[in-house]
Amino acid sequence: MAVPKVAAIHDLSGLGKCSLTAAIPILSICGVQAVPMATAVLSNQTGFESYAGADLSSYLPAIAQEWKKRKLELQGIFTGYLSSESQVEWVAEFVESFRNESTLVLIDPVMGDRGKFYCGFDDRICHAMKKLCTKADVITPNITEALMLLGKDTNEAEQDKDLPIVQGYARELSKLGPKTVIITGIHKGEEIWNIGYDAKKDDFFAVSTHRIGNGYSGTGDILSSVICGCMVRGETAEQALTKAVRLLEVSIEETMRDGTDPNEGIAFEHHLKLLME
Ligand code: PXL
Repeated sequence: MAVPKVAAIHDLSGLGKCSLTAAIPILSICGVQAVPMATAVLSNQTGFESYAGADLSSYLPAIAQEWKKRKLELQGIFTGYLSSESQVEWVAEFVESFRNESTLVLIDPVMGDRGKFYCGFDDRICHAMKKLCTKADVITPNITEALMLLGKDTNEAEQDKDLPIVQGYARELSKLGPKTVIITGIHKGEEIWNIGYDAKKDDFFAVSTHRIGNGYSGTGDILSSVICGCMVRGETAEQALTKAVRLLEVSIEETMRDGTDPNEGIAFEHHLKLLME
C-alpha cells in the first residue's frame, strides 16, 4: 500500500515539543506521511514566559492552491493549534475543499488547559473551533476544551470527575458531528482518565493512567498525533488511544526522572518504537 498522506495543520514551535514537532515524527513512525502546513512559526510554545514568531495565515491559501495543482489526495486531515478565529474559519474551508469520502478528519480543538485559555485565546476562538468541530470525524479535546465547547464552567476542569458525567459530555459533543469523541486528561483521584465515545455504536471506551507530574507541554498534541497516525493506518479509536496513553506514560516517567522543565515537553523520542507496527 502506498504511504498514506495526512495534512498536518499546526504551528511550528522551536521549543516545547508540541504541534508539528510532535505530529511529524509520530505520523512517520506510524507509517504515515505528514504533509505539514505551518499555521505560525514560533520560538517556543506560548506557555513559556515570552515567545516570538509570525502568524502565517496570509500564506495558507497560496499553499493550498499549489497542493490543488499537484492534485494532492489526502487520507487524513489533522488540525491542532490555530492562531486566530479567522485562521480557524479558513481551515474549515480547507477541510471542505480537500476531503473525500475516505479522508479521516481529526480536529484537536487546541484552546486551553487546566480550566484556562492558552495565552492570546478567548471565547472567539472557541466559537470558531466549535464550528470547525462540525466538520470532524474525530475530535480530541482535553476536559477544559470539552467544557469550553459545551459552554460550561471551566473552573471544574481540575476537580475529580464522575466518569458518567464526562461520558455525557462526549455524547453531547458528538451531536456537533464527529462520530468519535475522545476527552482527555480527566482527573479521578490519583488517576487520569481518557474517555472515548463511538457514536455509530453508541459505545464508550476508556483508558486510564497514574497521574505523574502536574502537566507537561505537548502531551495533548502527542496523544492526538498517535490517534491520527494509528487510525489512518486502520486501527480503531480504542486501540489508538491505548497506544497513545502508553507512550505518554513511559515518556512522562522518563521526563520526571530527568527533572525537565514542564514547558520543554516530554521525552517521547526514546519511546516512539512503541508505535511501530
Ligand atoms: O500544546 C498545545 C500548544 C500548541 N502550540 C502552541 C502552544 C500550545 C500550548 O500552549 O502554545 C504554540
